[in-house]
Amino acid sequence: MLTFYHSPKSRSTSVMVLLHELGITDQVKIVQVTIPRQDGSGARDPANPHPEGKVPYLTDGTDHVRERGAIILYLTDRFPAAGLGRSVGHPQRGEYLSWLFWYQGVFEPVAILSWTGLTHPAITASLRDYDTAIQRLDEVLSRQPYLLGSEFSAADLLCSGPFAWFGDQMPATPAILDWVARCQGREAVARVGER
Ligand SMILES: N[C@@H](CCC(=O)N[C@@H](CS)C(=O)NCC(=O)O)C(=O)O
Repeated sequence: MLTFYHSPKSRSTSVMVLLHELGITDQVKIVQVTIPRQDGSGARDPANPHPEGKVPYLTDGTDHVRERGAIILYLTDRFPAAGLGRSVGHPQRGEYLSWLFWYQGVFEPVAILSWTGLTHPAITASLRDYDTAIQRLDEVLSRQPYLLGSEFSAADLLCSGPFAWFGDQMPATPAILDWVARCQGREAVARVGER
């Protein structure tokens, strides 16, 4: 059975929302664990098998998945009926994978670096910068409501997350803010109710 290790009000909340979006909360064992928080509260939970005690973490029998993008891909491949992913052979499979990997490999690192004020020519050469990342989102969301077109997908869920959590600390364009509001207005977000 799938087991999902979750800590409320953390990065694992987006995976919890996905479980609701996919309608599979009854097919996944949800284990709530503690994590060390940046305000000094909390602590690593021995019940969490993630090698660094982080969330989200997903196990599937003897297999395991870490990193949100990978967990989201794993779940949308495994439960394709909800139409939130793009299966192998789908004409948008590449676009879907690109947004998930761009989020993990570029957007979140760039957003953290921008927030901390850290810059270095090697960072800019490989990741570009926050404004460039915002341009990538804005050029798509100015012409369509969601990253893959007219329908919400799990790529929207992942990529809109930081804007929802950090609000004004994540400067964005009107098209991006409208998209974040659309993503936040979904029933699954209200059901999880952690934001
Ligand atoms: N890159 C990972 C980051 C996971 C992560 O850092 N999660 C935080 C919660 S928001 C955590 O578990 N922190 C506890 C710790 O660092 O020990 C992902 O996107 O899944």
